[in-house]
Amino acid sequence: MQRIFSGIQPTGIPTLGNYLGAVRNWVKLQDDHECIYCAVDLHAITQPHDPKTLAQATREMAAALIAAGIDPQRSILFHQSAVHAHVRLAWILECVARIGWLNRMTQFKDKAGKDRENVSAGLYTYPVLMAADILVYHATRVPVGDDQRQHLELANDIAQKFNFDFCGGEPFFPVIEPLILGPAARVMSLRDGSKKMSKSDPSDQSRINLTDDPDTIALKIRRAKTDPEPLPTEPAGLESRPEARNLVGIYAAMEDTDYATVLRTHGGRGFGDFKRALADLLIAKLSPIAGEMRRLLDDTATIDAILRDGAQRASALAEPIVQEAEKLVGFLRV
Ligand code: AQP
Repeated sequence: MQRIFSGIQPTGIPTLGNYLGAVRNWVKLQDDHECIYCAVDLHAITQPHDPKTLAQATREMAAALIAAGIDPQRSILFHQSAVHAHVRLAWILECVARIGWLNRMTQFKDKAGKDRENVSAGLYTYPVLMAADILVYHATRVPVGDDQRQHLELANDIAQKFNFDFCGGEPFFPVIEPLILGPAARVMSLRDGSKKMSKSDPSDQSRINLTDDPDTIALKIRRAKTDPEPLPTEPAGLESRPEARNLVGIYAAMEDTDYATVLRTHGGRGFGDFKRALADLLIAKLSPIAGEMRRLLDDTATIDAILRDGAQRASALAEPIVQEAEKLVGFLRV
């Protein structure tokens, strides 16, 4: 069985983007992979955060993942700060990664915006910690949304350089394969089809949160930006119509089908009917997850016990690998 690793930042309630781009695939992969899933709270502090709410946000993320179908018996579910091997390996890899490689990361440019001199150094080295998260388990497959593709290419570059510098080219770290799955690997904002849907977007109207109630989902979809043309009958007609493409992609992903099938049913009609059908579909699929999440959050002791157990199981896998990496770079062992 191949080993999977993936993580999600506890920076808010997961969105429909997180769900379709990542979490839903994590659930399916449990059937035929050894899976390690992580609430990456170390990543969450790379941008300004409220220390009073981070712990609860981490619990909420764990509850959301379990409610969406992650089974903590079959998979390892834990929070990153509880397994110190991640930061030990991250430091070694920071000394392997080249500044020029990090300068090319588009997510840093997007998140730092115009104020690049004033963001944290952690935001800049974020992709190196992400490489360590994966490599510290020798995971070979990483299910992520399309926005993470460049970070995984960087992780492979870092792994290859480590292997070359310290192992004579032997593959101590394996090659990582990104798993970018489905028609909604990049879900866009409901207000702007050129921006990805994000937990931390200042506008709540830009996203569907997994905890949104049916009325809120219906309202957000009704208000979602569209254009005045009816839906096309063929996928080619979605070219240069980013908002229409986004809504059709969400529909296709939720129905486990493709753009062409959705357009065979809904093409040629206005957005009014289609938006109603999409809202009904989202409400039917997401409401049970929101209900289960609320139920789990009534018992935080159980969530904490699940995370503690996950951290122990994760440490048992990571510790020998980080120790070997420390030996390979030559640290004194006494
Ligand atoms: N809009 C999206 N469409 C598809 N996949 C997405 N992912 C995030 N947004 C979309 C995928 O969700 C996983 C977890 O992401 P993350 O929380 O670690 O970081 P992120 O990519 O920065 O997600 P957000 O929601 O935009 O968080 P904030 O607002 O805190 O920065 C990843 O696999 C990601 O690809």
